[in-house]
Amino acid sequence: MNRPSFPDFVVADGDLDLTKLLVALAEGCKVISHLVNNVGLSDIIGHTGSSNVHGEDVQKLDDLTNKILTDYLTASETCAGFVSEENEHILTLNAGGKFTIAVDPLDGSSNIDVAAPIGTIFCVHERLTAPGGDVEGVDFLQKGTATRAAGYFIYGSSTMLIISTGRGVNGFTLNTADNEFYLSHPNIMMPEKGKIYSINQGNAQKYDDGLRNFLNYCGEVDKDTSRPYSLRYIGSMVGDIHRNLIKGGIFIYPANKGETKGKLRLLYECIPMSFIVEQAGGKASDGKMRILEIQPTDFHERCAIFIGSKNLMDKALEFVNQ
Ligand code: P6P
Repeated sequence: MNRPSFPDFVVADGDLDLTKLLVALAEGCKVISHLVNNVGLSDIIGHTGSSNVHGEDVQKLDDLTNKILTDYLTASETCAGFVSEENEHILTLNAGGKFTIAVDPLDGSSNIDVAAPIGTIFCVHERLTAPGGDVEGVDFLQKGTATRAAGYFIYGSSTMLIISTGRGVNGFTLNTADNEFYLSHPNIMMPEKGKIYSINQGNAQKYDDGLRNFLNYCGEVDKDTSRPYSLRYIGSMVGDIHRNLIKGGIFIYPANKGETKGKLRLLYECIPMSFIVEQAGGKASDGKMRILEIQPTDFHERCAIFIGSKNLMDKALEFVNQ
């Protein structure tokens, strides 16, 4: 294959400890990719019968992918701490490690049994406490502007790794012939003008008037602005945002009327996806402020999110802040 492999490419980034962590993460997600692609032939489809810290049904694959990630990241010896949608509390993996990671092990897992795209979302920070002891809350409750690396693995028509370490966004595709990730999408830039909007329109009655006015705007006929835009929503944040990253568009999961928080989690969904989109030239906001500027106060806190191409973001925020 005459393309750089992921390990070759990320070693060039310079930080050997970070490279070890990211390579270990990629190895674990290769195992997850194989499990997802064969889920219908195994007994790991369906629910565990338990619910997570958010009261949501836990799929068997949610539990298994979480375990795979902790095993591989522990083996990296550089990942000190782990916080996950599937764990109520933070975990210390390697007390001597430099980094902490926040993960959604299998975002969109309700799509597992319908073969729709799902993904693993990750966000890496440097720990603030001295290596040697257990990690503490402060090691995880850091703003997105301090992110060292973030991205996602998408298990779709192909398995891809989309990653940024703060110097642009690169995409790697898993070659099924040799089970290696190779650079397939160098320096991804999100189209400035998008024509796709992604939102659960079924909840429209619960939205504030400003957002409803934006949705009406998207549906109006206007040749100069290529409207009506297309509504694309598959109920998988990774799938919806990845499509919009490549084709242009906006994804919105708002707070309902009278509420301030949405459904999606700040640490391991909104911050990493916002880091990627901003590095690719897009924008991400909770409706009032940059997602990456929000100071997290709880490991599992939620936030509203508007994320996407500049033209749609500017127009959406204009409507919602009228
Ligand atoms: P709704 C999947 O459960 C998820 O966390 C995201 O991946 C997705 O964007 C969202 O929830 C879908 O939520 O309420 O529209 O079904």
